[in-house]
Amino acid sequence: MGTSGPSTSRVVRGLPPGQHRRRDFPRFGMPQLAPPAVPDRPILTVAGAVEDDLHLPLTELDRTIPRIERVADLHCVATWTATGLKWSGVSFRQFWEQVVEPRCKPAGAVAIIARGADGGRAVLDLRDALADDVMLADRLDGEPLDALHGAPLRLVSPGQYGYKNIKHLRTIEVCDTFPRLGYKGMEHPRARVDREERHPRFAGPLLRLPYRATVPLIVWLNRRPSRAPGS
Ligand SMILES: Nc1nc2c(c(=O)[nH]1)N[C@H]1C(S)=C(S)[C@@H](COP(=O)(O)O)O[C@H]1N2
Ligand SMILES: [Mo]
Repeated sequence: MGTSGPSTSRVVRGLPPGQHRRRDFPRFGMPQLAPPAVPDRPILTVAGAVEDDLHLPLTELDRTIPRIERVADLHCVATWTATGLKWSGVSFRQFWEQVVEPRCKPAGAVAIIARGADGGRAVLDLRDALADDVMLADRLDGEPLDALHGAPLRLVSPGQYGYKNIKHLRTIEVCDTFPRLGYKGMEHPRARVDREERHPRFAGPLLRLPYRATVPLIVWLNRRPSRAPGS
């Protein structure tokens, strides 16, 4: 048995395999994609394999479904994790069941494509999108989402790598066949963090070091003044 008594033992919630904690929460992602300006009346569009498209003003998002708050970690595929982020918004599953299904009548949906106003895009298997903890979030740590982290709305899917957590969410495209994956061939269809599904072809552990090596450059590129909101 270990020698540590109650005075030295403490409960530390483990991080998923290959992740390490970052104390700050940098803007991260495709450096060529600047944060887009937020329109006066932002709208979320649901389109694709549906009978009726939906153009929902974000002010109506929490009118039909309850606002929830969840604390979650964000796990970037490049191995850093930001912990204890307090998101506020609505449950994606409630949005799907109480808004999308009745109003759009999706037929045979197997996946969605989340599209950000900056051109960012991710494919989510519907099974992952409908997990308990997936949210459409418009607030972070008690404040409206800022341009750095996805204003006015972002997808939050803590069980999947950061690259599925699309910022500046503008369109949800419903797909009745599994769509083409993106991120230059680096997007895994599921990207589940607990299974280390970092990449569609290479085993997750092999990519820890090479991905981690890119982090300082990507953080720096995302900080450039030309990345100011809307530029
Ligand atoms: N629209 C959009 N969403 C995006 C990205 C992006 O470039 N554009 N990058 C993704 C990646 S790789 C990560 S790790 C997270 C980072 O979120 P943050 O910038 O709030 O830290 O956003 C994800 N969502
Ligand atoms: Mo990422």
